[in-house]
Amino acid sequence: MGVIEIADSIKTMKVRGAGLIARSAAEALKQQALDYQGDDLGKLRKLLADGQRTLVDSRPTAISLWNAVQATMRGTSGAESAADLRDLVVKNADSFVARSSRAVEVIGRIGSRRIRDGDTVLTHCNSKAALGVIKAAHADGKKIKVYATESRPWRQGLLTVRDLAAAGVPSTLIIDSAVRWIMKDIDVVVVGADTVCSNGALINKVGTSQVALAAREARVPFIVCAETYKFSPKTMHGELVEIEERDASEVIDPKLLPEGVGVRNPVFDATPPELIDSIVTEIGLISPYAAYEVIVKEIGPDSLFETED
Ligand code: RUB
Repeated sequence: MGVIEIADSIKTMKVRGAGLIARSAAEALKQQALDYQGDDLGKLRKLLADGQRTLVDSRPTAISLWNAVQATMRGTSGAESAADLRDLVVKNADSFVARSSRAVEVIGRIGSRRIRDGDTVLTHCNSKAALGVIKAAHADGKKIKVYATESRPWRQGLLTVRDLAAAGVPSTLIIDSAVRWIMKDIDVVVVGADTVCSNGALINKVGTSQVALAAREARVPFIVCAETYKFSPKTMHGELVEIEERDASEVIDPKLLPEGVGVRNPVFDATPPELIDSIVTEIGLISPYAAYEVIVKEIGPDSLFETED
């Protein structure tokens, strides 16, 4: 698929989840480079610049999308011909996609060690990284049970229980507002990430911060699974993460509402670092307070000067 189709699929949530969004963006830029068969370097640069903008604008919250685009374009300013540029974009995109898929596997292995035999796990929304951890614990032979939140309004919880059922992991679906009630039965909470800020705050599916509050109240560990490209260099510049608000019709048919009643549909929220026990990344399990160092070491100090657009 090309840039326009991928951007549209991201916008309409046919492609969703921060990791998949990132991999799809890298693939879209690769396809755009391959589709241009000419030898005009300037023209290919312009096509790719437009493509990057279209992709980055498709969903505003997950930094994985921006980091994927940056990784795919890394070093391309030095390309001396359209062929060089094309080769570099293809190489960068392939290596980003491979690294991203490997990261999910490694996170699964590391995170699964934090789940004990007999544990009951709670997860929110639908995160490939979090499910990787849960499925790895199950594959290790641990007898675990999972509660999955419905995650209104899109009900990504259904995807989660389907995935768990296919893997043979016993799971139970609950409505979002049952989280505090069920917490007495939970041993560990495992969630994914759209963005990890330089101060260690987590941006993830709306409701995550309520889950974290309920977990803290019940002294249940709250573990975040995040590939390092979900850490945000932009937040080091003091930028706030934009929380996407989607159309009210995703929440309720507007025809059902009395005149003058509003509806808001924020789809992510921020969980402060003090509610997070640890973040599982592909470079190891870290404290949320180590987020700054992860950004400098893994995404690179250069990115700090490339965040102007
Ligand atoms: C998905 C969501 C997921 C993260 C991480 O929100 O909040 O927890 O994106 O997912 P949406 P993954 O459905 O609105 O995209 O671990 O798969 O990257």
